[in-house]
Order: sequence, then C-alpha cells, then structure tokens
Amino acid sequence: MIKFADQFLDLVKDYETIIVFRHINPDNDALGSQWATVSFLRLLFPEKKIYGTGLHQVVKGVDYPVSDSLQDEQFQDSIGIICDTANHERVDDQRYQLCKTIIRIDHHPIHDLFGDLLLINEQASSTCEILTLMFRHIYIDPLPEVIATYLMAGILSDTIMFSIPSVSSKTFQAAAYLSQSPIKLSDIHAQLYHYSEDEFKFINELRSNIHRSPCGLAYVIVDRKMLEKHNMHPNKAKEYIFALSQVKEFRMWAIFIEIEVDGVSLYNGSLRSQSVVINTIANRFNGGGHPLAAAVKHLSLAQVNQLIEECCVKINAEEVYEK
Ligand SMILES: [Mn+2]
Repeated sequence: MIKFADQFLDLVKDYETIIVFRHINPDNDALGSQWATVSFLRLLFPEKKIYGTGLHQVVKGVDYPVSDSLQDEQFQDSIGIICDTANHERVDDQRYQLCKTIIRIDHHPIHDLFGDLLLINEQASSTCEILTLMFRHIYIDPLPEVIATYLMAGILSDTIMFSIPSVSSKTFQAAAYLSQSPIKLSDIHAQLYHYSEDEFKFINELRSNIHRSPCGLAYVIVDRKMLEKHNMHPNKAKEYIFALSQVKEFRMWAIFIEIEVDGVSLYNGSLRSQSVVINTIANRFNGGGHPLAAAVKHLSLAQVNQLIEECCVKINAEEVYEK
C-alpha cells in the first residue's frame, strides 16, 4: 500500500487533467470513493484540472457533487482513476478508454485486470477503507470534513454499519482516522438510512409480497405496476433489499425489479446471503459482486426462476463462505 501510494502520486503528478470514475448504478462506496478522490486530489493539486464523471442516477446518500460534464477531448491527455469497479463494462462513462493511463482502486473479487496501476484488496471491506488508509499515509493530518464524510458514508454503507465478515481492524483504523475530522456521524446515518413515508409504504408492500422457498430463500418480484404505484425508479427500488434483511430464517434474500429494455420485460436483481456464497451464481446470470452480496441484470422471468432454483441447490449443499 505504501509503495502503491508513492506510485499513485508519482503517476498523478505527471498529468494536467485527472478524471475519476465509479461503477454504473453507483452505491455509496462507489460515490464516496469517487468524490473523496476528486476532493483529495484538488486539495493536493489545486492547479490541476480534476473531474468526476458518471452518467448513472445517484442513490440515496450524502450530498455528493453533480458529475462534471466533459467533452471527449478532455479525456485524451488525462489520467483516469477508476474506483470500486471490478469489470471494464461496469465503468460509468466508457470514455475512460480515452485516458492515457488508468489507475484502479477496488475491493471486489478480481475478474478483469484492466488498468495500468492497480490497488485491489479483496480483503478490504470497501473501496473507501482502502482510500482512507492511503490518504492517511499521504496526508497524516485529519482530512477536511467533506472528504471524511464521503469516505465514512462509503465505509458505513458497504459494511452495513460494521456488521459484515470483511470488517477488520483495518476498517476500524480507517474509521478512527476519519473520526478525527469534524464529521457528523448521526447526520451521515440519517442521510443513508432514514426514509420518507412513501418509502415506508413501498417497504410494506415489498414485505407483504414475499415469496418463500422451502430452502430458506425469500424473494420479491417487483413489477412495473408496483413501481408506478409508489413512483419508484427501478434503480432506486433495488436498494430496498435491506427491507428483507435481518430475518433469521432467510438464508438468502433477493429482489427482482422489472424493467423494460427495447419493449421487452427484463429483471434486475439484488441478492444477499447470510453465509452461503452467491456471487458465483450471480456471475453466471449476467452479474457479479461479493460472496454475500451480489447483483444480476437483464434476466428473463425464466432466468429469474432458474436463478432461484440454483440458489436453493446451493443452500441445500451448504456451500458456506469462510472469510
Ligand atoms: Mn464497494
């Protein structure tokens, strides 16, 4: 990491323009790592042109800046930094390919070794954890509040408030460093987790439409009618996977959201698991992710049913994730 931090700074110093990327359908770790990197580099190099890009809709979370709108030419002599993104198709703004050099910082299981300088730590709880420890090495003093807030939001949400197996002493070292900045933890928590009465009603409807497989899988299929009724964007709906969590009897839980692609109904899904590995299944259904938290996209209803069957086979085989 120390070696990486030095190489990172050496590379970045050579470029006048730096563009920071995240993954599509960004979550708080993607957005937090992206905007923390933009803000941190602006602090170190006020004379450089530093941008954050990304076209996909933003999730509920802390107030991240709006993406910069960039012309193709601006990418040409730039260095790109891609945060929290495991495969090249998932980079939000494919113009990353126009950048001269690519740095990648991530904690997803390694699939795709694109990029020129990589810091990939599968053991880390979040990309924000990796960045926090790198920034601490570079900056030493407490970070400005806004940067610490982005990083803390990413750590809190990717670790579900320090409650998943990948949380380690490093995660707490990162959190301890961020706590030296004047961040407001209760405000961050409220921005991440408090919801409106409309959302409350949507959650009630999700919970009352649950299908329960005998193997211990619980899932909800959210059709367009339900989305319309609650004025809910499909990308936002998948975040409500949390509404099915914390039930002892649910070994795995999932939501599948109906979307229309070229006039055809398809489903995007979020999958979660208490202990049985699910990303290996998700990889075969147009998706991927972490051992206990994964996503799939653009499945037909028949594929959704097949995925459900395969999840049950896996639960019955007790293929448990061991950290
Ligand atoms: Mn992440």
